[in-house]
Amino acid sequence: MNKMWWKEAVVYQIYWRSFYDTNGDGYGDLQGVIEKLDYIKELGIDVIWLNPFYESPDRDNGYDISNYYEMMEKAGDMETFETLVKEIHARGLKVIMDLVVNHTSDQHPWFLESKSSKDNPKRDWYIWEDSKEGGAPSNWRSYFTPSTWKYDEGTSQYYFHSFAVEQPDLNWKNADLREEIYSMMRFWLDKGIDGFRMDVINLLAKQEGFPDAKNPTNIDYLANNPGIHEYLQEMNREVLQHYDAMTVGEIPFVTPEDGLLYVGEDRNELNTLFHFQVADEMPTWDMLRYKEIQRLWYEGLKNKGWNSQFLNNHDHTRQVTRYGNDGEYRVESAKLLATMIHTLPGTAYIFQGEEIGMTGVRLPSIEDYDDIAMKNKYKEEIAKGRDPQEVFESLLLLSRDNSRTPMQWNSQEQGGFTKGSPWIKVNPNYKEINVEQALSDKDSVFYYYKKLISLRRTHEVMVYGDYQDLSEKDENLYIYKRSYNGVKWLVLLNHSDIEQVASLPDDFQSDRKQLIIGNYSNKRSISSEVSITLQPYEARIYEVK
Ligand code: TEU
Ligand code: CA
Repeated sequence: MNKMWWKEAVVYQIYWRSFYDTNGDGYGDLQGVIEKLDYIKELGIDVIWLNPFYESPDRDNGYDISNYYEMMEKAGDMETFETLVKEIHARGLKVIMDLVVNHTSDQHPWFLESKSSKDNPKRDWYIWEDSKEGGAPSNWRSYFTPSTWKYDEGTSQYYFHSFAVEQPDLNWKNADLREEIYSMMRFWLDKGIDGFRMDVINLLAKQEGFPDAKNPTNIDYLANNPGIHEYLQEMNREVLQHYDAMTVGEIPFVTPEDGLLYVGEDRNELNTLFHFQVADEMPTWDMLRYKEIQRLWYEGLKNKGWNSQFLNNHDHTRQVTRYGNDGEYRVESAKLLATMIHTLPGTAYIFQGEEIGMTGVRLPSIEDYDDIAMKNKYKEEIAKGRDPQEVFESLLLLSRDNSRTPMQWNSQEQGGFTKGSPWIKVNPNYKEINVEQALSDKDSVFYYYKKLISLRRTHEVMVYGDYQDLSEKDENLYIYKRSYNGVKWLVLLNHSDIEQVASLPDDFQSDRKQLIIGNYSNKRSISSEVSITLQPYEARIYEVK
């Protein structure tokens, strides 16, 4: 595979509104990111991904943009942004921004114009349809509401929205709109950013004629429609190929075969992608399914395209809570999941707070939550006559606010996140789990991440190595090899809360094997020549040359 900086990178995602508040308004801000850059640098990452900070009414936390060229006041001003980029680069790091171009806010001037009359020049920048048989144009569901269609009294037509009613979808068939988006992308790249994380980028093209779905609850009709690859190739030709930019597409509802169409190196579309097979198919840990997903993606992209590895982000519950053990084995399982993500093939992602083992949250009542996806679903279910408490509890595990609670910096009030009152409650466990604590403990999750990341600098096998699963049928153990230019790694993971015996493959039975990293400091487990007993949530990496 061609070597590329973005393949070797570890990306740190900053959900800035929950990162660090410098002016006491309860929201994190870009100045807060600047002030914490030395902390991030200390961790050793390469690239920072910033969630959207464009001007926005903030109904979906910045994913409803009303001006692509201005900053959200809460985040800071353009000067602060420019300083941030400069400070990031001064530390040898890169920065990618969220690009949200499937939809805008319903307050964007383009939409206000589009909505104003049927013959407005911007009418065609959004998707307008007549009613069908007295109702909506199709039976489709959106991500956040029961219908993708919203009736507009003023012009007696429906507009299309894949997400909230306040997020009308843009019409990518319109060439003027596309040109406007491309110049906006150039504007930010010319400011020196190093690429984009592209929000639901495989949703841009819509199905011709909006045919009713047989099963409207399976919303995959929103994605991967004819025309999408022409748009992305055009975007690449017009914009991306002129910069050394990293692009990672957020691509839900995709198999490895379709995924390759987006990231194939001969396709001239995107560098890499987030697929959601794990997030969508595994509400809780499922070892056999996880290994199968890894195998299929590895085989599907091998030598042709590049994957991304992550288990959580601002939309998905913190990994130690969802896929590890956030009680007795919080530290061990956080380190085990890190070992896995950083040694599987693909670019590795860390979501802020993951590096100190932050956990998901259970706030007392629906009033304490902010997530529009959760709140809309709550209203929808209550309207059906369901019991409010039962609905509330059913939404807790996957509420997006699990990952959105403030970063826990220290044991002071509000976890040191703000001097004011935070926009969302701090997880009550901040007194035990916080950055200050992590930095003062040499066995902390933080220092384990730091070591894993630094290994990536010196061990190409971690990035470019072939991958071979030796444990396909084991429900607790995940054991795999990576090999590259004569260097072989064996990764041993015990994803369970009891001891497990792992057998060693022939080439790792000799005592020439060297322990590269492990998450237990007391190696009380008995090792024989042919097997190793792994303690609960134990992870080890061995090397032979
Ligand atoms: O998320 C889209 C979204 O809902 C999916 O990524 C979802 O996580 C995936 O399909 C797996 O279920 C993006 C943003 O990340 C999110 O915060 C926004 O609300 C949304 O787009 C709308 O812009
Ligand atoms: Ca602030």
